[in-house]
Amino acid sequence: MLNQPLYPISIIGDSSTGKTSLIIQFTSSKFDEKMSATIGIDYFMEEVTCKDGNTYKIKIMDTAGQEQYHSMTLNMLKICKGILLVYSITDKDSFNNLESKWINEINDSVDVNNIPIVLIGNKKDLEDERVIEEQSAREFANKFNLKFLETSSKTGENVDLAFKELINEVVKSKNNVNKNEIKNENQNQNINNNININQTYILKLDNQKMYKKQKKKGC
Ligand SMILES: Nc1nc2c(ncn2[C@@H]2O[C@H](COP(=O)(O)OP(=O)(O)OP(=O)(O)O)[C@@H](O)[C@H]2O)c(=O)[nH]1
Ligand SMILES: [Mg+2]
Repeated sequence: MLNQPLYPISIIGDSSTGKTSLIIQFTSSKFDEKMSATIGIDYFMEEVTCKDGNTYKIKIMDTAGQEQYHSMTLNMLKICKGILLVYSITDKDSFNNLESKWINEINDSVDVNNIPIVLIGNKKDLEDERVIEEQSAREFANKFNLKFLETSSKTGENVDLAFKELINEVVKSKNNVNKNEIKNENQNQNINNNININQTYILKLDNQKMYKKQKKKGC
């Protein structure tokens, strides 16, 4: 479809919380025990059919949790229409950093009250190693008016749901999209070039067929 709008969303949070694994599970229904840390920013394209019956192109910006890429991540948020904010239920620091680091800093880049954000407690399969109770996270989410889900990128539990929750919210607020801002992939590519996108996983998709697409997405 020509001029089909492209909705960029991003996934952020501490390193090793499972951001890339969540995307791979959502886009390809795969899980890699030895996922490498993301360098800079990667992106993934997905077409999703939403509740309104329309199909939307979604560009998922995968950010690196490592500190040296932090300013790149915050800069990139300025072009995004929705955010998945991830901690691991097995990592206390990643939860504590949600407020002290992520929420405060997101607020410097975008208005947290005006952008859909879904909070994700990942690694739900590791119940024996859990250090963050679901109730604490739910209270945190309520405090900041975020949607909240616990997920496992290993088993796939709630992964589709988390992405779809966000994408439906983004599409619902599409009237807020500045129509001159992002009309098609080429225009969006120009924005991406300015922030030095790393296409590691796209190359993996092309060259190694590691994460072969398996299904069409619906919301
Ligand atoms: N058991 C379990 N392991 C997971 C899950 N999600 C990710 N992992 C593992 O956790 C490690 C880190 O996952 P990544 O997806 O690379 O984490 P990331 O948040 O993208 O990390 P950065 O790119 O450094 O920011 C990898 O070894 C994954 O296999 C999960 O839901 N359950
Ligand atoms: Mg990663």
